[in-house]
Amino acid sequence: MTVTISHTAEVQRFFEEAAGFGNDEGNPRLKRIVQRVLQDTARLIEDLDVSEDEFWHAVDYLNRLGGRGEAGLLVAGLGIEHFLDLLQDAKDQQAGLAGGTPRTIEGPLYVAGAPIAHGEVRMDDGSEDGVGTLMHLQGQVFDPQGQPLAGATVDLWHANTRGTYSFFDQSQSDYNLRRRIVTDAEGRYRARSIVPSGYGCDPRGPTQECLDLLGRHGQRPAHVHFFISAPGHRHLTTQINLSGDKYLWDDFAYATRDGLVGEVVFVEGEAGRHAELKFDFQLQQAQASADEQRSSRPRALQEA
Ligand code: MBD
Ligand code: FE
Repeated sequence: MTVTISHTAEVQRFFEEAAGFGNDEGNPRLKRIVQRVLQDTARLIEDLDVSEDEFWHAVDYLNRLGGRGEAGLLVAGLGIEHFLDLLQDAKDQQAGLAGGTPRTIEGPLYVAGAPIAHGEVRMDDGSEDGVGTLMHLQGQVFDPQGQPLAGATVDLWHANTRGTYSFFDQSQSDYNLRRRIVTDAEGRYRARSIVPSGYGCDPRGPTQECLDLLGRHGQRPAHVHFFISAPGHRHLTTQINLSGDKYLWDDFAYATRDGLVGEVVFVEGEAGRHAELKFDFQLQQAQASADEQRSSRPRALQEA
């Protein structure tokens, strides 16, 4: 015999009270969302017959997840961040907005305020000389008509040979493998860097703990992240995921998409082996000035 009470007017009124519906203070939008979370949680507890042990383990899990700063990692790993891309794609299609380089998730490891260069820059600090493979990464940014966009900002970041990111990996120098490059008169950007390795979740962290219970790995293919922006154009958040990686189409964060695979070419030169990666981007027109900016998602070292 199953007992359910979450649908009753009494319980619904109780959660409306808990969500602040009975007062005129606070934030109405947040109240609406909290009321829904409470009501849906109650329903889930009933429908799946969640035990008290299961419930309190989940509460403890959230404490540990936040304590380790992994909430953004978990939402990527559970595919919610990718879902937001799918939803935006569907809204764009509905609105008749099409064309340009596909978007894909930002992930939790951006740091604002990277050094700015014009045309070209070296991204690595030399600490992995002799360990990493030299990589020449370059391409052009185009407008919707296929004309090169001069003065676009290419804000890019990637992992080192161990798959870790500066700032979050405190053993790396500040802004290692993070730069902003302003495109030249031909819309071109050029970076000298090192071939990144794929990221793996901390095997002892709460995200991997959840993934283990789902029977899943926590690995990403090697990739390079991009924010691309230019006046009058729609901000683009995307990534290049590198060809030949074992996890290219088995990404725990579901970021690899058609049109976002970068073909890495390894070249044997006189100075040894290096990699070449060419990737062009095309932006959409901005419909409103807010479209030119990235989301206001809280990020490390957020600029004022
Ligand atoms: C990453 O490097 C990343 O890009 C994502 C999406 C999640 C975790 C680590
Ligand atoms: Fe990443």
